[in-house]
Amino acid sequence: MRIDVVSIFPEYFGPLEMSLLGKARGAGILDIRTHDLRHWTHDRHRTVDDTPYGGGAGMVMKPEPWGEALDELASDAPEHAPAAPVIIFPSPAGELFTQATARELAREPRLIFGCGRYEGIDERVFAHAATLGRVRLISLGDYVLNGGEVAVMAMIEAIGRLIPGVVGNPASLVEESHEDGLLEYPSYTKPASWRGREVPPILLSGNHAAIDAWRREQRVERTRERRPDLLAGDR
Ligand code: 6GU
Repeated sequence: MRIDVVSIFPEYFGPLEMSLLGKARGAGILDIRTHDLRHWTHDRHRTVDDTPYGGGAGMVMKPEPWGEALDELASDAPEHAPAAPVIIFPSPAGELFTQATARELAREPRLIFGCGRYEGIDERVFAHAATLGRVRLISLGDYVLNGGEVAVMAMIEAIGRLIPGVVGNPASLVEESHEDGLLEYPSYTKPASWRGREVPPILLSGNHAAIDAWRREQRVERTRERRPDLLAGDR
């Protein structure tokens, strides 16, 4: 998968060189390229923002650098992925990012992320982007971050680990929170007794059918307690 990220803080994405995603990049499974939006400015101050029409607090990202950046990156289609890219703008005003979103996007050969800052990006950029690819505005949740960078880091990690070959043991992907709409069951390791706290005896029983049933109950119970919205099918 090829992923391009445009940001005024490309250094934010340094940690993508670590851990499983870093290894996947080294192995050629993931081709992640970060770009400084200011590369597509032409004035001495490399200006990317301006005051909002209609007034109001804060600054808005100018359309011109975004237009040039997206034109260039969208036209740079890799041979293995000639189709139009999915162009994602992280935004607290977007659709909610879920495990289902991650699964969908993990099947795409090519993603472009555009990280906004300030009060957002000039709205016309989204319409222009829609002429270059399939545009999605995506939010991590109902709270506000200062910019899209941290959100894009989270999305790339959630998407990247679903790409075949990134996570060593694919079985570890299926028994997780959110993969089937329930939270994960509790895990324990040695010692069996620790500071007076015991591992649930059923896990030491060797009865795998009973263990499976117990884990299932735990998942439902936890989900009811912590995330009743998931059981109600609200999301
Ligand atoms: Cl994707 N961006 C920003 N700036 N804030 C957010 C968000 C995204 N998701 C939740 N809050």
